[in-house]
Amino acid sequence: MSTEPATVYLSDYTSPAYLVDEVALDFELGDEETLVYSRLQVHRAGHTAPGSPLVLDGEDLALEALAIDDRPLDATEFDVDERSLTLAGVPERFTLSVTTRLRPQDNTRLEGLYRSGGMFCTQCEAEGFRRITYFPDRPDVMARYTVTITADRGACPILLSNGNPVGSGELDDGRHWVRWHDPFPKPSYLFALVAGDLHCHEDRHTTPSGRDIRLAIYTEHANAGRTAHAMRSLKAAMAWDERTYGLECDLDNYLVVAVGDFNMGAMENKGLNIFNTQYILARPDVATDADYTNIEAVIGHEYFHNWTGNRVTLRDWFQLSLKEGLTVFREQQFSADRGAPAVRRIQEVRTLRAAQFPEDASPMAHPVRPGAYAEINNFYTATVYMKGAEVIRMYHTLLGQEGFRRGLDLYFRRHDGQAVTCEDFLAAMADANDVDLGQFARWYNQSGTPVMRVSDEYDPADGRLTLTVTQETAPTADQPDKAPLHIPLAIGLVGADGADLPVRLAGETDAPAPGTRVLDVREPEQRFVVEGLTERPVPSLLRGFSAPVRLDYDYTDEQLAFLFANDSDAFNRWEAGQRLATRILLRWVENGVGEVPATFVDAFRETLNDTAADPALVAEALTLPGEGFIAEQMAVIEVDAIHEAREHLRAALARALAADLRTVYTRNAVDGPYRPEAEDMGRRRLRNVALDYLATVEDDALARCLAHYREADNMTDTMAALALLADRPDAEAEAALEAFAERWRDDPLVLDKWFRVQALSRREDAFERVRALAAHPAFDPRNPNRLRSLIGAFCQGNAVRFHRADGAGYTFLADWVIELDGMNPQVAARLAKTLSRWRRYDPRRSEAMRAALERIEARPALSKDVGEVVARSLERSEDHHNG
Ligand code: 0A1
Ligand code: ZN
Repeated sequence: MSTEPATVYLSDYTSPAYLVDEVALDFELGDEETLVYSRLQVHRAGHTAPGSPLVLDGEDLALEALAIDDRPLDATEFDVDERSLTLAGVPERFTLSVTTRLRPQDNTRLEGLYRSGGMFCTQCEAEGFRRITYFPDRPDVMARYTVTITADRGACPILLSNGNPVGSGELDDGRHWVRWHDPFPKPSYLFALVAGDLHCHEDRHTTPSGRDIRLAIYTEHANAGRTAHAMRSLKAAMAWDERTYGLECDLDNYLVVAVGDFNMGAMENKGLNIFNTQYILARPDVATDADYTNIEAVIGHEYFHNWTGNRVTLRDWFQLSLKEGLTVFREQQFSADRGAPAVRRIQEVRTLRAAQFPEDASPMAHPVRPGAYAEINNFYTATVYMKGAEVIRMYHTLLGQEGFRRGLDLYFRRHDGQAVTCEDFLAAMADANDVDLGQFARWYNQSGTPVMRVSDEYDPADGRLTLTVTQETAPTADQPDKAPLHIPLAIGLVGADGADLPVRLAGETDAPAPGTRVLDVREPEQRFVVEGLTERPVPSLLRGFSAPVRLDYDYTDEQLAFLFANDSDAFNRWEAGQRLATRILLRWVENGVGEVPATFVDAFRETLNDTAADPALVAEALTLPGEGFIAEQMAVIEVDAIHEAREHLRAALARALAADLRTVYTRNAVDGPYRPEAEDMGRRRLRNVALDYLATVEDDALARCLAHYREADNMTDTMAALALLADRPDAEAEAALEAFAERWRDDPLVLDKWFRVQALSRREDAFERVRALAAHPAFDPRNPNRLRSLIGAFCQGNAVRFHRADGAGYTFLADWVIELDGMNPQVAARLAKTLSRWRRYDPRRSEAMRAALERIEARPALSKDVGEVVARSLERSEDHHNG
C-alpha cells in the first residue's frame, strides 16, 4: 500500500497565530502570464508568543518577490516548500508584500484562478486561494479586500470582484483597470474575480428597509436571452428571505456570473456568485422542467448563503455543514413555498436515500461534522449537505417555525461577523427556546443511518394503543460505537374511514385535534401509549420523513394499500406505495419474477384514475423505486436480478393498465406556451411517466415515442422521448439521436443531455456506445459537465451496464480516474468514490472492483483527493479516528 495522505483532525484545531486586517490585491491579467501583487496588513494574535513564525499557505505558486514593510527579503529570511511559506521573525504589526506569477490558462484543476472559454474566473472554496497567493487560507482569518484588476480592454471589457466598484481607468497600451472594495470582512474562500467579454442582464431590487440593489447576471454573449428565469428566481429568493426570516441583502451590487467550466454547482462568493452555466441558463427549447426547478433552487441556495455562510462563517472546514446543511434547508423551504411542497419532499427523500444512505453505509461514512480528513474537497458530500439539511429540519420539527426563527435570530445576534461552530448554532437554538438539545448534538458527530423499529399492541377493552419504538445504529467503517439519538417521530393514526384520529397520549386530559403528533424518541427502547381510541387504527409513521432513519414496521399488504389510498400525509401516501413495490421487487429478486399481486395493480389503477389528485403526486406514486434503492435493501447486491425485476414490473403494470395509461397520457397534454409552473410541470411529468410505461409494451411504442418527440414544443417532452428512443435499437431512433446532435452541436448544455441519455440507455450495448462516445470530437474530459454527462452518468447512473459481470466497466472507470487525476483531482476523486462500495457485490464483481482500486492506488504521484478515497475504500481496520 502506498502511504496514506496526511490527515487533519478537528481535535487539533488551534486559533490563528496571525490575523490579517486588510488585503490589497492587484491582478495583472495576461494571456501568457498573470501577476498577482498582494499587500497584507498583518498583526499577531493576542495569544501568540512574540517571535512566533508566520506560516502562510501556498500551492503551485511561482514566488517573485517578498517584502516586509517594503523591505525586500532575501532567501535567508524565509522558507518555502510545496505547501507553505514560513517567515521566522516578524514584527507584531506589519505590511507583507507578496508577488506571485500564475498561468491560469494551464490550470485544469479549476481551483484558484483559471480560464473558462475566453474568461478568467476564480474558485477559492475550500482551499483555492492559496493557489493565487501566499495567505493564511483558513476561514477564521477574515479581512477587508480591495482588488484592482488590469487587463486588455478588448479581450476583457468586464472586470469584476467582490463589493463595490471604487475606481477605474484607461492605460495607454490598450489595457484598462477597475478597482473593487468589499466593506465586509471575509475569509479568503469567499474571494472572487471574473474578467472577460460578457453580456450583462441587469435589474434592481429594493429591500423593505429601502436599500436599492443593482442585480446583474453576466454570461458569454452567446447565452444572452437565457437569463430571465435566473433573474426572476433571484428576486423571488430575495423577497422570500425578507419575508420568512427578516433577512435583507446587505450589498449595493449583487452579481452573478455563469461559467461553462466549473467543478460544482455554484459558489456563494460575497456579492459575486459564480455559477455553473447549468444552473443559470434556461429557455423552453433548451432547458427541462428539472433544469428550471434546479436553477431556482441553486440561485436561492447561493443567495441564502449571504447570511448563512458569509455574514456568519465557519471556524474551520469540519464545520462545513454549519453553512451547507442550514442553507440547503433554507433552499428547501424556499422551493416548497414556490409550489408543490409534497412533491419536493418526496424528491428530497428519494435523493437522500439514493446518495446519502449508501454513503453512510460505505467506507466513506462520516458524520455530518467529520472528525478527520485528508482532502476537504472530498467532504462536499451528501452527508454534509443532505443529511446536514435533515438535521436542521429536525430542529425545525422540534421547535416549530416560530421557535426555529427565534433560534436563527439569536444566532445572528450573537455571531454576525464571526467564524463559528456547529455547537454555536445548537446553543442559539437551545437558548432561544429554553430547551435542552444535549442529546440532539449527537447527530453532528455520529455517522450511520439509524434503524427505527416500531411495533404496536391494541387493547380494545381500554381503547389503548401501545407503540414500542426501538432505535439502533449499526457500526460504520469510521466509528464502531453508537449512542441513542434524539429523534422526532411524526405519527398519525388513521381510522377505518381513512381519516386521522386524535393522538392523545396517556396522562393527557385534553384530546388534541386529529392529525399529526411529534413524539420525542430518545431511548434505545421507548413506549408511547395512546388512549381514547374506539377502533384499531393503522399507524402512519415518520410522516413527512421527520428524521433521516430507516423505519421498520410490519405492515400487511392491505395496510399499505390502505395508506396508499388514504393517508392524509402526502409523503406517507407515496411511501406506502414504494414499500409495496419494494416488497414485490425484493421477492422477485430472490425467487424470480412472477405475477403482480392484484392489490398492487388495483392500487395503481385507482391512483391513475384519480382525476381529483395532483398529477405531480400521481406521477411520483407511479414511479417505481430505483434500482439503487432496491440494491440498498440487499445484503449482497444482485444488479442483474434487480434490473430484471424492475423492468418486469414496469412492463407488467403497463400491460395491465394500458388503457388507463393511454387516457392519462391524453388527458394531461398541456396546452399553450411553455410555463415553468408547478401545475404544468406536474402534468408533463405524469404524461411522461405514462409514456415511459407505454413504451414497454405497445406494438406502436416506437411510433408513440417518435410522435411525442416530433410534437414536443419544449425540452422536457423532447428529452422524455429521446431517453426512450435511446433505449431502442431501431433505425428511426438512431436517426433521431443523430439529428438531435446535429441540431444542438453548438450548445454545450444541450449536447450534455445528448451524451447523458446515451450513457443511461437500457440498451445492452450501452457500454460499447459510451466507450465510442468518449472518442467523439465533442467529448472533452476537461469540461466537468461533459465528463459527468458521459462517464459520471454511466458509472453512477447505469448500474446494470456499468456492473457488467466481466468487470470491463470497472477497468474503464479506473482508466478514467487515472487519466483525470493529473488534470482535475477533485472530479477524479468523485468518480473514484463509485468503487468504494466494492464489498457490497458478489465475489466476482467485488474482486474486480477491488482490483480496479488497487490499480489506481499503485499509480505514482496520486493526488491527495484520489489517494484518500482509495485508501479509505481499501482499508480493513475498523478505526478511522472520526468524531
Ligand atoms: N459552497 C458551494 C459549493 C462549492 C464547493 C466547492 C467548490 O469548489 C471546490 C465550489 C462550490 C455551495 O454550497 O453552493
Ligand atoms: Zn452551499
